[in-house]
Amino acid sequence: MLTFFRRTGGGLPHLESPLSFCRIHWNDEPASNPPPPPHWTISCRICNTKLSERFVRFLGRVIKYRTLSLAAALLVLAGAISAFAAQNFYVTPSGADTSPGTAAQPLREIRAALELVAPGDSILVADGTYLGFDVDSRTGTASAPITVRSVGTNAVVVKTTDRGDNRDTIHIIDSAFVIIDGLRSFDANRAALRVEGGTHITVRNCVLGNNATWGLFTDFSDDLLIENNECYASAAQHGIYVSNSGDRPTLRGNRCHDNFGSGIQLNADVNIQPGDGIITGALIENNVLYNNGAGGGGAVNLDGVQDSVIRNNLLFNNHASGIILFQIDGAEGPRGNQVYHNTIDMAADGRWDLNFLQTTGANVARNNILLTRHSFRGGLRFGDANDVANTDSDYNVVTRITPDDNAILTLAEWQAQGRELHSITGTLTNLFVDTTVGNYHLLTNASAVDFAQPLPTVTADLEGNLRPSGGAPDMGCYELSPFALKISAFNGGQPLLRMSGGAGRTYRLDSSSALTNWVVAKHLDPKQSPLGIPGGQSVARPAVLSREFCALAGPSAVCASVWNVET
Ligand SMILES: [Ca+2]
Ligand SMILES: [Ca+2]
Repeated sequence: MLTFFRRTGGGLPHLESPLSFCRIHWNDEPASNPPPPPHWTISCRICNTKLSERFVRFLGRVIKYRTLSLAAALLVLAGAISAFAAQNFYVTPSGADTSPGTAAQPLREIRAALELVAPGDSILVADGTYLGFDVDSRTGTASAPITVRSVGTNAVVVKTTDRGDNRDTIHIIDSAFVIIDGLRSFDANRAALRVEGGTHITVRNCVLGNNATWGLFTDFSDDLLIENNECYASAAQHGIYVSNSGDRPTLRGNRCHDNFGSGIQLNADVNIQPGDGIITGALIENNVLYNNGAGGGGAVNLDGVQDSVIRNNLLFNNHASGIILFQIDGAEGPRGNQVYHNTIDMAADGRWDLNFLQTTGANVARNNILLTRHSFRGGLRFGDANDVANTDSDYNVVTRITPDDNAILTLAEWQAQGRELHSITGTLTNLFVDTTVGNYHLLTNASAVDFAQPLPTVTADLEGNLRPSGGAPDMGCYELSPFALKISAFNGGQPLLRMSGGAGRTYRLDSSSALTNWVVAKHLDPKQSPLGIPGGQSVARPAVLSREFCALAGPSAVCASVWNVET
């Protein structure tokens, strides 16, 4: 049940995308003494399920709210019918592989449940530890996929010694329409999760860390959906590695950090057959990539990639290249790619932000923020005059350019040659709220605000805020937006409260007395120590909105209020 309470003053909040399992209604909050300033309170109770996506957005002083549309209601109904036909199989550490896999008589291992599933079925995995497994030649359909899903926050899959190939802990082979959701896996011999061949495999909400070579590795697999995973500390290579000639991968909302090589690597390879040696139609968006590249590569490293979109990604403190499109193993160099609205802040020992090398046709770059802490490298790098001629780049924040991987020009010198005529320079401190905590939201008065070229295909920012907000879109991955409080999922299904936008005003975020284990996490960098705030207490935001507060709550209830949204 989802309950919203309203105090006097202000208007009704705007509700967006409520999930089907939540009921929503308005009520008056019980009186308190002393009464606080006019504000809203959101209260949410989640029963029998975990949050799977952002389900409510709360904006100050918007006068009306939307209810579920008829189309959305029909979708919910269709989902309910589909769920009725499908079967769930349960696995828990206390189960037995001789059991039928019902809730009352669960199985022990995921691999045992996989012997029983049909298209449309789900394997629901309780917290605990499970042996690595193969999904071999299993085929669901678009409307009836085979799902392996964690129902808690800590279902861990461990590497094995008893399979024919123990290199990769989870191995999906020649399968289709399989979903792996919310599993965690660490310390793999090679990859925590490998997708080999097949089509339409989804990997989402997984945490894959400290693996020997890669967190997630795919080869010869088409139509991948890789979203909202955390892939970190791969010892030898990359966080996510999409290899060979597979086409149309979507990589969205992943967090890849502290990998020795690339954060995200797409590497088409003409020398390893079958395949055309080109990755076509990739969509790489809304990823956050940091602290990668001590061993080289790129935060987004793209070899033989064509007709793809790279947008709304945030890259900071990477030590090799930022976004780099090139050809070494691919059959052809890059062409037909769109690099839009990325924010890049390279480390002092990093290479260049955005790189076009060995191009074979037109590529477009727009609305990127390309900054670096390096003493002489810069934002935009071309391999030679052919790459310059092939690249349509403008409306970026960039200070230095190399047209031939040798000479280094200032933006003014480059513009004197008729290039980047709408681009501007900028600095970390005059653009971003607080880079010391990984907060790359734009300052209210940043020159990048409302200074981007409108792009019809980019209608939202990294966080899903609509573009444009204000008079025009903003450069970089974040659109400066009105104040918003959102409730969304976090890794493992814990609710996440996120305040964003509304820079320059004072807000206060309170939790309810019922809320325990309330913590406020600094934005983006999980290595930052969270600030502990007990339930029922509050934290005052500074006069200038300096950071985003992410409140992780217990799994059963979360309550927060916002003070002085409007003054
Ligand atoms: Ca291909
Ligand atoms: Ca704007």
